[in-house]
Amino acid sequence: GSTYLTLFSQVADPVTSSGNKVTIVGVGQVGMACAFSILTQNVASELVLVDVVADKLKGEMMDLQHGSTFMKHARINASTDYAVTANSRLCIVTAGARQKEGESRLDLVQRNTDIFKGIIPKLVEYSPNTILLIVSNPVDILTYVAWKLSGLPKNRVFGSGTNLDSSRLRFLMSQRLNLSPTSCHGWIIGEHGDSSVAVWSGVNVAGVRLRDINPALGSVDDVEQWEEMHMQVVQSAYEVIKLKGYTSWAIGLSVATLAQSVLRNGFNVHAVSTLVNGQHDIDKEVFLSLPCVLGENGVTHVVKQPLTQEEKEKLHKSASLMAEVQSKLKM
Ligand code: 6V0
Repeated sequence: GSTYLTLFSQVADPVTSSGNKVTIVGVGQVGMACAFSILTQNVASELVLVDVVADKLKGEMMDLQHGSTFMKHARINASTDYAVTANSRLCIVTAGARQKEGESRLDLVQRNTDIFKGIIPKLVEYSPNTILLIVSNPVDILTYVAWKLSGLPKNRVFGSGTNLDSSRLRFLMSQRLNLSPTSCHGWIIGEHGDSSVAVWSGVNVAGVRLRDINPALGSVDDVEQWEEMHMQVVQSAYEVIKLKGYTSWAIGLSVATLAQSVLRNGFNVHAVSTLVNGQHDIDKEVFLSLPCVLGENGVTHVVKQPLTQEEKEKLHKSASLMAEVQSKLKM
């Protein structure tokens, strides 16, 4: 007989799906950084990659597969055909054009909306109960587009949003205070982009609000100029793109953390892009980042952060900007 039949005596049929399957659409710099973080942190036991460029897709798949003996539970597959994505618990979308030097995120909007029309309905067709995590830019608008195209309930569609911006702020804070970034607490909410809002009123170390020490923190009267740090956060992507052409590692790590909260039903709080209609008196159907509880059912709660009048006004301005861009979209 064949080696295969001689080696085994079969007891039962194996289960073919792990129930912990993640699809990543787009195997560019960002998609592969997400894939690598998810695999090396054992977030998913089954990973599927999809792209339109078949050779690159196969090359990336093979390259990861060849490392699978150095990872735990990594089943890696790829195809240009969406059938391979069937029954994914989480689909991460990183496909599309990225900013060129000097281009804003909003400049990409119609190009990437058109790309989404070919992606989102197919993902939902093969995984009707999936959760969609949108990463492509402009992420807040494209999360809205994905929500509309998918027909999924709002809790099952969210964007990577300002989880990354908040991490950038915490890193800069950590440098100024000479602490670990995980001990520096601060949130950036609103648009992942030029109009994001730093919630200075809540920035703290061990529950000690820095505003109680420096009441002007983050304002124009602040002699320590903390708002500079927020400006640096806003400029970060532009700076990294200028230096290396794209951003990848930080967004990959950020997305792996979000994926973990979903797949492990973590109830962790992250700043992600969610439908904000009704939050902080926003009356527009737009997606912006707020601190959200993430689990197996996606976004289950939004944390009601007490915002100052100024912070609220800035958030409303972002919402108006998003609504204006959305009104011009050809869906
Ligand atoms: P990239 O390296 O050019 O990769 C894009 C990939 O998408 C390529 O492999 C394309 O072949 C693929 N693609 C294009 N059209 C389709 C399609 N219809 N179906 C499937 N795949 C397709 O870009 P990069 O990976 O650097 O960036 C991807 C997106 O992520 C861009 O929109 C970025 O602006 C965005 N980012 C979002 C961030 C965030 O914080 N949300 C951070 C960084 C980048």
